[in-house]
Amino acid sequence: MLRKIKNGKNICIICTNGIFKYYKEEIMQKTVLNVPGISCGHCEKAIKGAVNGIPEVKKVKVDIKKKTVFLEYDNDKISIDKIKNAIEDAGYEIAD
Ligand SMILES: [Cu+2]
Repeated sequence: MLRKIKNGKNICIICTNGIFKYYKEEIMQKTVLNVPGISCGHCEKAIKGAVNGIPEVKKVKVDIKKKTVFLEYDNDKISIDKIKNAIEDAGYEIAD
């Protein structure tokens, strides 16, 4: 089964797991949210805890200095609003 990936290459996503993994990475949406309330390691833990409960989120990184949350998620299966809601439910406002 051939699928086009970002750089225009056609690859088979069934016959090799390695390439399949690469393909999955290509389609993950990457987003950075500004969360001004982040101030310490507890905030990092709280946000990671809230977001890690969402299976469609593949990666979450919290930068305490920049007060940002980096997310990698499957935007075919979940909208960013749901992830934002989880962070807000943990007590953090998101600035845009
Ligand atoms: Cu804190």
